[in-house]
Amino acid sequence: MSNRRNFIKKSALGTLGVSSLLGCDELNNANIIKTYPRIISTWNHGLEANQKAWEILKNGKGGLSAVEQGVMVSEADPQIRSVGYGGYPDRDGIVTLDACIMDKNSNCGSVSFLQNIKHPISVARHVMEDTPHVMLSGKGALDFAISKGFKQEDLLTDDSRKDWIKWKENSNYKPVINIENHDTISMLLIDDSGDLYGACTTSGAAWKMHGRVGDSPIIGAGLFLDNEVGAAAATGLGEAIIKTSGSAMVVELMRQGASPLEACKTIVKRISKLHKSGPEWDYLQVGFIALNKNGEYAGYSLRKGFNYSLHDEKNKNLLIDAKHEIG
Ligand code: SD4
Repeated sequence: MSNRRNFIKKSALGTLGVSSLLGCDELNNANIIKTYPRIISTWNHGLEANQKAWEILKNGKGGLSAVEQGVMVSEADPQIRSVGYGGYPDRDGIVTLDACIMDKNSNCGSVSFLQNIKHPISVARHVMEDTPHVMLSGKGALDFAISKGFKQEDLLTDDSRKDWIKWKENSNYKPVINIENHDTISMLLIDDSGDLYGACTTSGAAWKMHGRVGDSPIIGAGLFLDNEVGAAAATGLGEAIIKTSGSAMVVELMRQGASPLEACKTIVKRISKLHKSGPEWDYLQVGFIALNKNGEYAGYSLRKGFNYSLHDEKNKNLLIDAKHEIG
């Protein structure tokens, strides 16, 4: 029955034609077929994460497991210096992790300031499924993870320790745009039925103050979705994203009829206006990705250099340079 419904839905989309479903900017890329299932993720490490998520989805494990296991690829990779194992530590040399996950029914779970657990996204899922809460933080999150069978491990790799020691020579908190500080993985997925899922996980801003929590575990800031409308997620300077409730606002703009690109652009402009005269302006970077209920998608950032990864039936492992506000 549900297969038949999907077939009808897809056939209907087919007869509507691509143009009626897409924002103008996306239409310019004639190679991209707009449909679902579809997965988008921030940055180029999203390629591998998307690949994994796609496999899980195709194996019938569901969208929630797909986004969870997708971003776990990045969490486990020591070369990715801003997510999970191998992530840059805070200024005290301690790796602290933030993550959240959300499903089509607006169920969500989150952990913040979590230490010594390689896969915070899975702990966030347990918070969502096994507790009456949305967010657990710090020691409480760690105790909960241990109670669920997670093993404690040292997440600070030799490479990250060396970089931290080098950073301490000057202790200058001025993140290098697109390199040092902006590689959170946020993943958005629309499945065969048009249902939405999202996940976001990070070690946060490098050299942050001990105890600092960014946007990534905050539902509405680092990630948000409404299954009737669409989904959005963020990367970049968390403080700026939190101040605008960035991802929730992108979704609300889509609810009012904005395309994913228009919605991301509006919020980036808002952030730009708020921070233009602040001391953080010269290192500020924020980027959003958005995916709406039709499978239309976009990415947009304040500065050049943000890219995102797309995976669907036609486009396996496509890396897209996001449009941006300023050079
Ligand atoms: C944070 N938004 O903690 C995160 C950092 C980030 O890629 O995006 N890194 O502020």
